[in-house]
Amino acid sequence: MSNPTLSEADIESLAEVVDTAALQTAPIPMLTAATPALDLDTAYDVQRASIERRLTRGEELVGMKMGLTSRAKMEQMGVHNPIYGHLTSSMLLDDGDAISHSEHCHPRVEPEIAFILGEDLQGPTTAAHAMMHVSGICSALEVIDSRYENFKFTLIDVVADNASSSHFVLGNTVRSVEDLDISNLGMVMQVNGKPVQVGSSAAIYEHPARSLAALANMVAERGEYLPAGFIVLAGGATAAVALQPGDNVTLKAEGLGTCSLTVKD
Ligand code: 0L1
Ligand code: MG
Repeated sequence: MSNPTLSEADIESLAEVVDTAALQTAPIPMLTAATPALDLDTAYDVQRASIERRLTRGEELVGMKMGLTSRAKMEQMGVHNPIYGHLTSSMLLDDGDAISHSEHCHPRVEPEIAFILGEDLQGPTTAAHAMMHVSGICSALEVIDSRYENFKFTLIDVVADNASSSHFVLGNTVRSVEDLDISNLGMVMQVNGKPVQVGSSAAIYEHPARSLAALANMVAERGEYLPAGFIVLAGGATAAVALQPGDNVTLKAEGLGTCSLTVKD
């Protein structure tokens, strides 16, 4: 903890605020409005403390996600670097599962590529070296759900809010690194049978492997590593799309089959 003006107790209390907002689907004002001393590093402390609260409730840590990996999203937020969040067992859906719209603040969905790590990955690393630790690659849909009122937040707020993580689905087709060139896979996300976003895996931090390496390097700065078995969501390949009750979302990713989710009331 490096912030001289925020104590461990302050961090715990901010973690309780974001955690409760997600649990109760009760949007909150951005944390930085009342706590301007909150900085990026401390926001990651708040994120980690909010994840500890989930683990205490019996959830398990299953992986991590990268966010703001596309040029479009970085420009939108006025930033130059991606962010990360944590994934827990309660966020993981089976292919075709439903999420409940009323249990989300403003849910949106985006098409992603996911990695499954076969070995511990410790930064510093490079894209090529990181990929040597990957045992499987699949498609994924990520539901993001910022807990902030009126969708107003800064980068620091998003990090504290676990990079808006909510739910994710992995496709059932799992390919090996040797088997599939993931540098430029076509990705089409359909809602109710209509294509709503068309993109390429190249939009994920220019290459999903770069995103994986960047994650390992970012967590290494905090003395952490990515353990074998972790799922890593590399980031959105297109803009996110707002979800409505009744929506049926399918991602078709070249070489990686399909994955889908539905939205109930
Ligand atoms: O997955 C992501 O790219 C994180 C996005 C965070 C900001 C948002 O909720 O739009
Ligand atoms: Mg995402």
